[in-house]
Amino acid sequence: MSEAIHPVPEAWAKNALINADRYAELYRQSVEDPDGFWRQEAQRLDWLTPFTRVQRTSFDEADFGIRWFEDGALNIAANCLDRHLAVRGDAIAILWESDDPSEPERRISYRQLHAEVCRFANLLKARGVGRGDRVTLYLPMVPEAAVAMLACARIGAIHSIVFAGFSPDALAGRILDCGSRLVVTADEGLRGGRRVPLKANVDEALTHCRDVDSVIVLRRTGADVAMQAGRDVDWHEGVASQPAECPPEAMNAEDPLFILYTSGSTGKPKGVLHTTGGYAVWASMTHQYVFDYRPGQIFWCAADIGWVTGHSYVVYGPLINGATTVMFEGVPNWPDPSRFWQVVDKFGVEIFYGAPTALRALMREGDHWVQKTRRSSLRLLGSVGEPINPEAWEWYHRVVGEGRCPIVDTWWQTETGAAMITPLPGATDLKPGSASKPMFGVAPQLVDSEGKVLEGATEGCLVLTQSWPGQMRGVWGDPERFFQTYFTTFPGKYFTGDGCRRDADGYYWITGRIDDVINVSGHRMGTAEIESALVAHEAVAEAAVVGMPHAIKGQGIYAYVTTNAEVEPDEALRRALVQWVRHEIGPIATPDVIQFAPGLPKTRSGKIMRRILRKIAENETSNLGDISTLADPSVVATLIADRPQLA
Ligand code: 6R9
Repeated sequence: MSEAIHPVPEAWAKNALINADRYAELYRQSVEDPDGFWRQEAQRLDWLTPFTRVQRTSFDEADFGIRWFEDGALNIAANCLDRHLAVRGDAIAILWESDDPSEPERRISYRQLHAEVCRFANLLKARGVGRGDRVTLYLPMVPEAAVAMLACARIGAIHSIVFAGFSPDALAGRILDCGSRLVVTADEGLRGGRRVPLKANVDEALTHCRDVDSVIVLRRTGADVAMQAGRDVDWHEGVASQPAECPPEAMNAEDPLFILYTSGSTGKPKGVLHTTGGYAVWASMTHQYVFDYRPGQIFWCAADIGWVTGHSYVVYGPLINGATTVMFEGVPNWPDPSRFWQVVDKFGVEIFYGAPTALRALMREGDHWVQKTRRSSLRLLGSVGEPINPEAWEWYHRVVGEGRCPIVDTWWQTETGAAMITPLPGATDLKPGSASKPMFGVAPQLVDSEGKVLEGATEGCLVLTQSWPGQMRGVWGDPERFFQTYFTTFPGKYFTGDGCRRDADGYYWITGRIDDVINVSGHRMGTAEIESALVAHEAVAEAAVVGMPHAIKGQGIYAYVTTNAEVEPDEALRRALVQWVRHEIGPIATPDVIQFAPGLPKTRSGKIMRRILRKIAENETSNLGDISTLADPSVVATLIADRPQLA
């Protein structure tokens, strides 16, 4: 890994909300006196009934439980909307950019958003939805998606968002699992110039879901879609007769807020459950400190609301903080690879938060796509979703941010609600590829496979020893699975599933999922480390590394490599890459196989599906499992056809 250090720029150290001294002081307080710390932080919300008890949490089997602010009551939608009306009612809450660059943007003020949410909440009530009921949202990235989320929260219903790229089968499974009776969708979605038949997908899914009695359909493209009398309601017709006032329900802090299914990389997807009070504090606090957010700034998180990043940093965190949040319907490379930066210029975006996979794809297209835009408004950049390799980090920093913008590489999970290990731009010297230091209240520990605590500079399994307010509270419909999955591997600790290195400066470097660790001749190697070495080569755009059975070493290293557009992969390059990795990491990391791959199998959120790559590497291609949730399932056949014949 690169050991370059980018110190906190002077102006940031001077002006940021949190500088290095303040970070040290607050962090110490947050782990030594968590109740005092969180009692104070929770004041950022408007409580209907103030809490008296901060937390009652235990990761031990005997008294297992996670409860925060448990005797307090609040409404998160009121915290996102109502309380802003007096001070910033006419400020822009949502700034929306269409997939189609010729379609005008939409600017929705806090006052307008409040009225829309109330109307839609009243429509939900009119269809029989109330406290505790589940509502499935299957929507494109349009402001109405945020309206629907906030309307559920306003009346105490639990939303379950299913990413609008999932198949009808995947949608049906998620509707059935949580028992939704109402689904909100659109006629069609629009992504990269292509239409996605959302309503038709819902119709197909509902042939398996007999309990759904209402479907609310937003007109997005105006396509002619089938409407089933009695069941299907046109969004705008439905809300037209509804009043623009709807009193927010007083929710207990521990009442469920949403369910979000994690992508099924192992087994059946889990319905991760988050509750109200702790999540609201956590999303709001991290949004403010990690992004050094000040009211009035234009904030853009480029994630889809179908993922947790979209929940916490497109909708809840920014709106609780009264931000202007950008919502983008499209994709980074359509109509051309400068779209992201065009949108940055159009809206004057100051903070941009995106995924390494998108950055690597754009980097591969060449710097001129970035350089033709100004980006003078940008002051801070963020990264999330997977380890960012130092190459991509440096490119993001040098080309996109022109060396001026700190990068916050935020490590977290659907399960953790919001950012957990991350630099703070005014406090943390940056090391490209390291998520750096724990957020307030986060107590990371590295343990070996037997659970022995490892001290100092070391590498091991990343666990968390203390609860934090935004922690998931359960697996929907399967309470046992929550405890089993996260708290039994290392009793008394939350196991993240990630491997991690800690350096001599106490910086954390996520090395990838533990199930992606390769054990070569007894040496544990993070796949991310080898991938990072490969992508550091000038010919390589992207790489994915998995283990393969090896008679002598136990496991060998199988690398899938996508070259840059102008490079023709050949035998000479293959040999050069093997030498390169040996040089970058050491002979132990010598790839046994390098397969050139025109594309890698990715989920729609951009995560590489290693399960599939592992099977191809093992030559076990008869049973690849469900590949319908891939962004492009056709890459799998190509990979199988191109697999080198091994001795
Ligand atoms: C927010 C989100 C969680 C898994 C997590 C880890 C990987 C996320 C990362 C990162 C290294 C980062 N991950 N952010 N790895 N550096 N900055 O992505 O949630 O979809 O649940 O994924 O993603 O492996 O365990 P989710």
